[in-house]
Order: sequence, then structure tokens, then C-alpha cells
Amino acid sequence: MHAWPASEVPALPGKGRDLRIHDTATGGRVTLAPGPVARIYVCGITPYDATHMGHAATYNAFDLVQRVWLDTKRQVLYVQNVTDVDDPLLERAIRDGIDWVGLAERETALFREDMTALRMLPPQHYIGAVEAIPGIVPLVEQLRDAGAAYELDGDIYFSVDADPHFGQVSNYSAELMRHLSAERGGDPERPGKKNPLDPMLWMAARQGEPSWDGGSLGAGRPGWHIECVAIALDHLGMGFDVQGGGSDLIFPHHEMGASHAQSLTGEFPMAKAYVHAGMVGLDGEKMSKSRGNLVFVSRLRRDGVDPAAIRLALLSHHYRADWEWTDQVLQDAVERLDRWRAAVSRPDGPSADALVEEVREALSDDLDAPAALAAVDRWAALQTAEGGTDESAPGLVSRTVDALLGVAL
Ligand code: 5CA
Ligand code: ZN
Repeated sequence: MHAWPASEVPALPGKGRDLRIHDTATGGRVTLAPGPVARIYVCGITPYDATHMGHAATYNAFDLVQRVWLDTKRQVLYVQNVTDVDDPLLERAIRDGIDWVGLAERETALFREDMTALRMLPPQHYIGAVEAIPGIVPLVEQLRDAGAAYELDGDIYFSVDADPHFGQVSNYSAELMRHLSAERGGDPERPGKKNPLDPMLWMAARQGEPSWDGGSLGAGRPGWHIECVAIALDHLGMGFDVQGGGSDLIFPHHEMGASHAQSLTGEFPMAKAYVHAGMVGLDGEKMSKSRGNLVFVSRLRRDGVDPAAIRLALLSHHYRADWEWTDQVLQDAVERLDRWRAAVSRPDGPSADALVEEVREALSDDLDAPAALAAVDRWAALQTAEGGTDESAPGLVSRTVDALLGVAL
């Protein structure tokens, strides 16, 4: 699949700091010191009801990761998937009486437009589940042949008990795992499974549903977790730097992915850091497609909201926090954008050299975007109150905000 166009990232004077980020698996902070090329996999959308503010907030967090790395003069190898075949997508297509392929294409196109408008850096490899099937089948065969997978009425399940590290990404209790498995696409109640938590690797073809040639697996379609493992291993290899997504992916998705990869390669964990963004809610509930309580990026854009203001609204919350989308959050962002634009439109101003370092320090400290915004606010307030004589300052502030926060002033 093609991704979306990249906005240019201005180079800043000096060099940024290495990223220290919270890792879900260890519960602590890790300093990621990748070599000249940093590798990141971010779980992409299931293309229906895209792009809501929860999606946007999560992609914003991983865009910041890349901007910090680019500022350290590293290259970034970024991979993202599109879950363009899965139960919820098919269910939605049936509900709406539309073709599932058309639904996925339309929503993916909308997501690309939203990402472009929000100046999110595109992945180098943007891969759909359907196009990944030829790479998924041999992995499932390998797991089955190694005894890490088994057949149940034609479906192939992964055996979580095959992985000695199972549970070490989420560190959740057995009870919580069981509860979340049922809630998030698993089938713990299905009779005949070795362990209720075992996830499907390959689903045998069902009447009226799309299916593909699975070689020795028979016709069918891939499970959700193996999709991301196959794409990640193909384009990044084991031991990449970050696997990212929202906190609702901690279990089962990233837990199962790490287990699949462990059983395939003997190595654990698949990613050096498991990084998770908090959930964005609306009216006291998680914003989600199934609940239907959604605020869409495209809707706000159509209403004339500047994408830079949407981006500032996302940045005003720490990525790990759960937070609520409200009209006030957006209004505050619109006002902040106006203040910043007015401040950088003057021919000179107070020196911004310290500001560049403050923004760098804030972001390298577990992506503390609110602290970065506060630093820019202070410069803008000083500019408004006293002004200054540094002719390079307004330009430097603009470039800093663009390069590190993805906001065009
Ligand atoms: N296709 C899978 C990942 S392989 C999937 O979870 N798709 S999704 O469309 O449901 O979500 C896309 C991303 O947005 C995921 O990282 C998910 O964790 C995140 N996300 C979904 N809802 C919210 C929310 N309310 N707040 C923050 N992030 C969210
Ligand atoms: Zn994924």
C-alpha cells in the first residue's frame, strides 16, 4: 500500500537528546540508544470509522518518538500496518450493506488525508493484512510444525503455553487476561482449546466470508496478532526499538505478538520497548468505534478547524494519560495557536536558544509534550510582554515547533 506524503522536518542547530521512554513490559524507563537507524512498528487502523481523536492522539505520540530520533540525526525506519481484513471490519460492512473492500479502501484513504493534514510522518512501509498473507502462511506453518500451534475444527490456534515468557509484556493477572481476551477479539469460551487464552493464527474459510489460499493450512484468513508479527519481522527484524499502540493493545495484541515472535525465533522480547498511549474518551467513555461516541479529525477539518490546532490539542496532554476530548480542549488549542503565530510573526524577539533545549529536554523525557508547550508559551508570553532584538529568534521558534512538535506556525 502507499502511505501519505511526508512534510519536511527542518534541521535544528546542535543535536537532540536520546529518548528515555516508559516501557510497559518492564514498567520502567528505558533509554533507547539505537544505532544510526532507529526501528519502530506502530499498529495501524482497522479501517472503519477512522480517524477519531483517540487514533490521532496515539499516532501523535509515535510521531513525536520519530521527531526526537530525527533530531538526534538518526534515520528512522517506520512500519505501520492496516488491518484491512478482520471480524469487526466485516461485521461493519455487513451492517451497512456495503462491500468490505470498498469500506477498507475508503477509510484508509480518509486516514491518509487526516495524517497528512496533521503532519504525521509517514511509514516507509505501509502494509495491509491482505497483502501480508503470503508472508503470514509460512509463519503459521512453522509454529504448527514446531508444536506451538494446533488445529481445532480446521482453525489453527497458537498455544500460549509454548512461550515461557508469556505474560511478560502486560504483566496482567490471569483473571484480567481472561476478561480482556473475551472483550478484545478472543474466544476464551470456545470448547476444545488447550488454554482459553489461545488466540487464532489462521481461521478456516467461513461461508460468505473472504478467504485466501493458505497452502497446507487450507483456505482461510489470518488472525490479528500474527498479522503484525509477520509485517514487523519482514520489514524490521527481531529486537527493533519500539512497538507502539494505544493501551488497549497491551493485551492481548502485543502480548500475543511477543509470544508468536518468541516461538518463531527463540528471542524475547520482539521490541526493546513496548510503548502505549492512554485512551481518549468522550463523555466519560473510551472513544471507540463500537460505542460510536466519536469525534473525527475529518469532521473538524470540514468544519474549518486548522489541523495545527487539532495537533496542539493532542499535544496538550501527556501521551500516557487517559483524557477526555471536550470543546474546551480544542478552544484552548485554537487560542494557543493564535498566540504562537502572532509571536513568531514579528521581525525579532527574545533569544530562543534556551527554548530549543527546553523543548528537546521535555520530549526526550518520556515525550513530555505538555512541558514542551509550556516552554513555548513562556517564550511567546515574553515576546508579547517585552519583545526582543534577536532577529533569528522567531524563525528558530517556528522551526523548533515544526521539527519537534509537527506544528506549522
Ligand atoms: N488494527 C489494530 C491494530 S493492529 C487496531 O487496534 N486498530 S484500531 O483502529 O482499533 O486502533 C488504531 C490505534 O488507535 C491503536 O493503536 C489503538 O490502540 C488506538 N486507539 C483506538 N481507540 C483509541 C482511543 N479511544 N484513545 C487512544 N487510542 C486509541
Ligand atoms: Zn497490530
